[in-house]
Amino acid sequence: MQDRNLALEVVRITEAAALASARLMGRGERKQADNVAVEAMRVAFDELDIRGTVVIGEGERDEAPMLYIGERVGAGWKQENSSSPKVDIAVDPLEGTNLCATGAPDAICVIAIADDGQFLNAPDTYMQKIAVGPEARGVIDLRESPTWNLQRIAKAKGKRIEDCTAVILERERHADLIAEVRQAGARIRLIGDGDVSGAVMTCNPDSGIDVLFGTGGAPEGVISAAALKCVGGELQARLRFRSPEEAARAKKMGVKDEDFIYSIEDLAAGHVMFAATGVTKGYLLDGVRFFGDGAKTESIVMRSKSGTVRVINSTHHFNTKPKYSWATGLES
Ligand code: VTB
Repeated sequence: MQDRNLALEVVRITEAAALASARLMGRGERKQADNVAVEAMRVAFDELDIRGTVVIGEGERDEAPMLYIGERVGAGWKQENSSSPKVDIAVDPLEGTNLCATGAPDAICVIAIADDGQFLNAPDTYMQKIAVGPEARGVIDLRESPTWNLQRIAKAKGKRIEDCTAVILERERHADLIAEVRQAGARIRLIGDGDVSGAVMTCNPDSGIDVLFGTGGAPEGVISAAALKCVGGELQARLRFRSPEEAARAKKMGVKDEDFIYSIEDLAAGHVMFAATGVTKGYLLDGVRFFGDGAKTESIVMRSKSGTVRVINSTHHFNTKPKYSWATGLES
C-alpha cells in the first residue's frame, strides 16, 4: 500500500460510524446501535478511492445486508481502468455493541486495511489469544500457562507480577484463567466485551494494561493483529471451534486446525493500517462528546510501514452539513 493519505482518509469512516452509534449510547438497543454504525461506514466507503474487498465483516452475504464478507467497497470499483489500490478490508463497525447499549467504556468503531489477499479469512468462530505491547514482544508463548507468561512479561517490563494488569473478557469459560491469574498475583481488568480494544491497550503505556488473555472472536483476532503490527506488539492465537459444524466450515475455508499457533504475520501479512474512533469514553480513546450543533471525536490511526501512531481529535459541525442525517451521522 503506497498511499500514505489513505490512513488519514480511513479515519473519516470510523468517525462517521462512531457519530452514528454514539447517538444511541445507553439506550439498550445493541442491534440498532450496530446497524447505524454499519450503515454509516458503508456509505462513507463510497468516498474512498480504493478497490476494497471485505474480508472480515458483518457476516456471510445471506445474513448481513451490508459489509458482508466478499462485498466490494470503495469508489475505485466504479471507475473504468482504475488504478486505485486493491485492498483487503477488515471492519468491526461497532466493536462492543453491548458496551454502547449500556454506556460502558471502550466501545469503538474499527477498520483495518491490508494489501489484497493479506488478511486471514477468519471463520466466525472463537480464538484464544495472548497479546502484549512492544516491551514484552518475544517473551510470550500461548502454549505455556498464564503464570509462566506473566512471569516473563513482568521480567521484560522490569516490574513485579503484582504490578502487572491483565485484561480478560468476563465469561464463564474464563473461570480457570481468572483464578490462575489471581493466584499468580497479577491485577485484572474484566471487560464485558471488546477484546480488540483490550489487545490494543497493551501497547499503550497510559492504559496500564500489560497483557490480554482469553478467548474471543476469531475475526476480532485479525483486526487486533493488524493493530499490534503497527505498534510492534505481539499477539499469538489459536482457533477454538464451538461445534463440529464450525470446525467443518472452518476447514472448508482453509484455516489451520486448533493446534496451530497463529502469529501476527499469519493473521495480517504485509503492510497494514488501522483506524479506530471511540464511541464511549474508555481506557483507549475518548468517546463521542455532543455539543449544541456538533460533536467531538477521538481516533487513533496507525500504519505498520512507518510505525506512526496518530491521535486525531476532530470537531464535527452538523450545521455546516445541511444534509446531515442524525440517524447515520452522514451527509446524504
Ligand atoms: C469478543 C469481543 C466482542 O464477542 O470477541 C467476544 O471482542 C467473543 O464472543 O466484543 P462472546 O461474546 O460469545 O464471548 C464480543 O463480545 C461481541 O462481538
